[in-house]
Amino acid sequence: MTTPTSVTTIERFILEQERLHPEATGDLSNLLYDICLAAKIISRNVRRAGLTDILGGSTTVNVSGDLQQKLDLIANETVRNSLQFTGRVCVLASEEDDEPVPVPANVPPGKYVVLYDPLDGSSNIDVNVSIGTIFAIHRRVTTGGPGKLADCLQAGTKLVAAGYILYGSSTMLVYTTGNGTHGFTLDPTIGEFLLSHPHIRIPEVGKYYSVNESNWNKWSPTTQRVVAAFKNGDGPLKSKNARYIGSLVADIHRNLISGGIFLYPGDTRSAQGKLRLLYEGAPLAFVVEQAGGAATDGRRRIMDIAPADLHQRTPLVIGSRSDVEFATRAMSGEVGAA
Ligand code: AFP
Repeated sequence: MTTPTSVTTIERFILEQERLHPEATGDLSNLLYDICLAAKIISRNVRRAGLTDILGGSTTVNVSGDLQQKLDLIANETVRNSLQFTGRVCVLASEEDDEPVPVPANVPPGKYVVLYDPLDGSSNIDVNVSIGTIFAIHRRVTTGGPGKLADCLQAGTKLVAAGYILYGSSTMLVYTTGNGTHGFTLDPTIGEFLLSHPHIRIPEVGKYYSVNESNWNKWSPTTQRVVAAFKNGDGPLKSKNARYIGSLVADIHRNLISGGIFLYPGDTRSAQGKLRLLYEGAPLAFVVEQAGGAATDGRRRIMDIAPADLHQRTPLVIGSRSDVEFATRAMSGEVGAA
């Protein structure tokens, strides 16, 4: 419990969680602190972005075809440099890098693998809208030497931990190790993440639907019927209010707290939609499922999808359980949505 003289720092919380696992070596706990450090550095840079010369697009384009902006590059390196020298990680894979990045040759490879999207929602940077970092932690599956691609290509069911950092009106870190989803708010006056949202539970039915409706004409008739059902109501399904920021972490966080469904379906431009399975879909699915929600690609549970490619995309239907089940039933053709 938080009182003026007793706060639960993320360090205390992680240590308390670690004690539930007597076999734990402390490596995962320390890796989570390393991520907290990266989060604080990125948060500081985001907060100063309008004051320092780090806004605006750089000239490079990342492997997924997005324009990389300066802050993306800084965030990418910040996460890498916070994690790669500690001996806890064997390989890192970032949404911004073409290939996995093994730890340097002079660092002993650790037993964990980290995949991350250093700064998601980059088109929002210049206009001062919330952005986020997403991370996913797996146990290494190969043996000997530096970590490899195979260590990165693991299904969500194998995740050891996952979470996100939201740089919003305050900076929040939300994560799960499979024992519920917990949220921490950065107190900038003491530089610590403090437990502010223990055991987050997403409402069973959401009040919001979040989708880029400008893609309507590119969707299949089924997707159109599903979105129309959320918009207009359908039998027992009540109509919902629309909220769409276009910054995945912010859209997911709002729906996690207030209840809602986020959809990024496939369309005529890309059958697999826009979002990446390993850096966005799987870690966010773990967080949302641990809060009582659900996540599918319209047919399959996101966590069950075995990745074939580091940067593979997936349609994403995620949020309040009842709403995701409704959309998934309709999209997989079991029932009509309207
Ligand atoms: P940007 O990084 O290009 O802003 O894309 C953000 C994002 O990957 C994700 O955060 C959003 O949910 C989604 O794309 C928004 O995509 P649309 O602009 O197509 O709606």
